[in-house]
Amino acid sequence: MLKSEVLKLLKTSKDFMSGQMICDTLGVSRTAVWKAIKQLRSEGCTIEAVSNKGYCLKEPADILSADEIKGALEGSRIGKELYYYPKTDSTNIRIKELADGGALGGTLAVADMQTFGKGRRGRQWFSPPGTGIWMSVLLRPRFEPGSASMLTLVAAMAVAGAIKEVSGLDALIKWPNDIVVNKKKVCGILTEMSIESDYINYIICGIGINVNHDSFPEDIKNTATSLAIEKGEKICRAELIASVWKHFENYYDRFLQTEDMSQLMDEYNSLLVNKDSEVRVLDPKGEWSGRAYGINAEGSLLVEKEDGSLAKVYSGEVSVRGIYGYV
Ligand code: BT5
Repeated sequence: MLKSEVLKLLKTSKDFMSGQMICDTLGVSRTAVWKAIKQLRSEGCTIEAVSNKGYCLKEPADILSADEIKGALEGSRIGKELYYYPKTDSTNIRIKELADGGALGGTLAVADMQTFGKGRRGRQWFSPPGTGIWMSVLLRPRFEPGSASMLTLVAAMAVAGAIKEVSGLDALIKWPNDIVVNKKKVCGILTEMSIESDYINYIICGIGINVNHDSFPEDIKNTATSLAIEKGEKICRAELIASVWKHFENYYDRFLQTEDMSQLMDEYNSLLVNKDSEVRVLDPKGEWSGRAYGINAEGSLLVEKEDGSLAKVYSGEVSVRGIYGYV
């Protein structure tokens, strides 16, 4: 169809393209081009027309709204209770408050912007407006507290799957809580838990994804990236949110069958960016280096030490870096 040909041309040109150029490239008349532009506009495309310059396609602003997220999540168990915040301190804090007030498992909080986005160990998470996905889910599982840290791994698999589905980018996991594209971080996960004597009261799984950012602050610009930077085009956030939870439900159900990673570890290990490579284990009790093999059924990373012994690295406080940089 002519209109999709015209749209394709305008998408690739990124700047103004003269009417004549479009006619010549597609071998059609000016009137036909004008009709196609009119049609595209009536379907919601914003096409600017400037005399002597031609036509230019404006990127649609990716505005998140509760309605759009609800629509995308239709049929999903997670997000039946949805709280959307144009601006909040941290979606993990919002879910904690909702959980303490008795909210049901599956409750989802999504923000367009966080003023106090949290990383692990008191670190900050950069969460500007209009660009990212900042969201947290409330879970009320019945398994042992010791299994909770594995949820970070389950969520990481879900995010990697969703990024692949929606953007086509090859997303890999840097154990335990980072998702990387082209060796840079596009997502971080923060799992927090409330324990009552020896059982889990609730778990909060917070996910931050850099989607449509075009730049990052000085301190993280060498290690952080966004899907839009890597893909060269913007991604619809609502669609990605829905895809994350669709993948999560699937992996989480399989995790619950055994309450460990035994059914998921082969797939997890195939996504591991550090598999079979030299890593530096940043243990708060002391750093050391070795070769990463992959996770075991308990979700620990198996790392061969320089003396040949195999160490199990537990998640939570520990990070792993590449020997020469972030990955
Ligand atoms: C994480 O911590 O990666 C967990 C991030 C979790 C964020 C989500 S957003 C929704 C929910 N609500 C919250 O308040 N948090 C969760 P960690 O492994 O500690 O990494 C933090 C480090 O990543 C920082 O110290 C920076 O170096 C870097 N960083 C900060 N913001 C970033 C960003 N947007 N993209 C990439 N790297 C970032």
